[in-house]
Amino acid sequence: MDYPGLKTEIRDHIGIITMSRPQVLNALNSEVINSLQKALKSLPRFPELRALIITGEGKAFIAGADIKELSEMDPAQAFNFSSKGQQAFERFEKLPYPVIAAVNGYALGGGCELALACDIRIASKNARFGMPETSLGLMPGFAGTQRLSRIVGYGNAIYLMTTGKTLNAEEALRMGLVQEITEPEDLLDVSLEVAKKITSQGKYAVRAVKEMALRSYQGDFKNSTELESEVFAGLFNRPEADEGMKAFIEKRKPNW
Ligand code: CO8
Repeated sequence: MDYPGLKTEIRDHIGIITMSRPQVLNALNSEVINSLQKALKSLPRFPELRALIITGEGKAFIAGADIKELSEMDPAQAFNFSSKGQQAFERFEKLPYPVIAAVNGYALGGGCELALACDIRIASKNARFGMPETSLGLMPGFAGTQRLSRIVGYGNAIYLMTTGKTLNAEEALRMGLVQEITEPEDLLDVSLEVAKKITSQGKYAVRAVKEMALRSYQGDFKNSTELESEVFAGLFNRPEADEGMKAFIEKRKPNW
């Protein structure tokens, strides 16, 4: 079934969600976040599913939140958008089976955050990862401030979030951000192979492992993500964020 901005299909026991707004490198706007919510809410109707893959159409996985839409938000709308995104992404973690991000190109900002909300990340050789929000006068707002350091450690996380550095696939592998790298044309097949391996294991054993591993990983996740939305929204009270987003839209460097 298709939703605005994304397509879904089921192959055997494996669901595939493909982000599909290639004209803006699959940037996440409110409509796409709603679509993701709807698609994820529909999954219990398919009890045969044992793994899920999420990927992007075209040259990007997801190049972040939609900066044009963000640039028109006030702090209350930014808070709302951040919370909605957090809730949608959290649904991936709540699924009773593993979710694989098949990262085919840019996974920046909110796109990297979505990949972080998946259980496993497989990258094509041309994937690029980064958290460039501070270059816009913003910060990650879809729980990336919490997930990144849990996955790559505090030093790597603060380095990526404060410099906005973009990593290639090899660098992401070395940092532990991705688990495997493939040739671009093999990405979906390799991801399906990993998913099939998972579906060949004991269903309840996989479910139990995911539940317990998440418990150790999450800690006081809930309180921290609520605070993240507030701090994110607070940045919308500053001229810095206005200038940062305007500069991106006008294709120039910010003047701050
Ligand atoms: N939002 C909106 N439009 C975008 C985005 C985006 N994030 N990324 C790309 N686009 C658009 C471009 O504006 C362009 O549109 P047009 O053809 O109309 O000019 C089209 O996609 C193609 O992009 P480029 O021409 O820029 O393609 P390049 O190959 O030259 O560059 C890049 C690719 C490097 C990925 C470049 O597009 C880029 O830097 N994009 C922005 C990356 C970024 O900063 N992402 C972070 C966004 S902020 C964020 O994600 C916050 C998350 C927390 C949200 C919390 C909610 C409150």
